[in-house]
Amino acid sequence: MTLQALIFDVDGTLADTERDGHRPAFNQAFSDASLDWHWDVALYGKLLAVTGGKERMKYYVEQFRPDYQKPADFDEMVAELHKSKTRHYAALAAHGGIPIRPGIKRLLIEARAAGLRLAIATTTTPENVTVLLEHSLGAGTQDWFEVIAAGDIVPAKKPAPDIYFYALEKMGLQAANCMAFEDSENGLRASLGAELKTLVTVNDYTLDHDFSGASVVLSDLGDPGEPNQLIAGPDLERAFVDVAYLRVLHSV
Ligand code: XBP
Ligand code: MG
Repeated sequence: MTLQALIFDVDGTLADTERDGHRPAFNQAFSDASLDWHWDVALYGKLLAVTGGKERMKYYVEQFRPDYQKPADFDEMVAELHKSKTRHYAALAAHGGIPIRPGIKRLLIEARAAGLRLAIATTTTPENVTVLLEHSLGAGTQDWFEVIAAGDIVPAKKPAPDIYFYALEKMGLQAANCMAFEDSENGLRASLGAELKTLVTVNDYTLDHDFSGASVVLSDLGDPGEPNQLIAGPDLERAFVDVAYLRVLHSV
């Protein structure tokens, strides 16, 4: 089975969006709505157990705020808070406040030149993806991805594999011809559930996650002169991830 396409998660994989992107955007939305909800860095790490912003707010109230009296229109209120959070996130990302992770742009450019097809599979809201790509990866880069599968497009978010099934179906490709890129246990469960070989790059929030089943676990993709660290998996004796590396990893 030859490698034909790469499918990328966004949050934590293309960029470290959670701590300094989504988290402050949630907090801003809470304070705009005069709620005494505040998610510090450590609490947010616990809340990341649940993917999806609306789902995460409900989980917070259920697990951490037994004192909070939910209004009758709680679902609507969460939806409004989420719209506000999305506006704050977009404003932050539009100022280029969320840098792309090491090696990502280099690998995407090389993959395109090598004829590999590209897609995105994420639980985040579609606007968040486009604004991040435009302002952090570069103008016009959203066109590099033939499918951007995002947000509520499938009802069951990661760790359900549905978003990957959706992307594969849109591309008309078999999982065996693709490789997924993830940063978290929930993401990995989703990609493995779709039978995709998966390369994991960790971040501060996901260092301790269970990545069993991943093809390889790395600190980051690395760059020439800025080698990455192998955390688990085969040592292919390369200091950074390029297309040649991916072809070997995919064939193992
Ligand atoms: C990403 C997420 C997202 C973001 C928030 O998970 O969990 O929910 O935190 O995005 P993954 P929204 O990287 O596994 O796709 O607020 O737009 O839902
Ligand atoms: Mg992720």
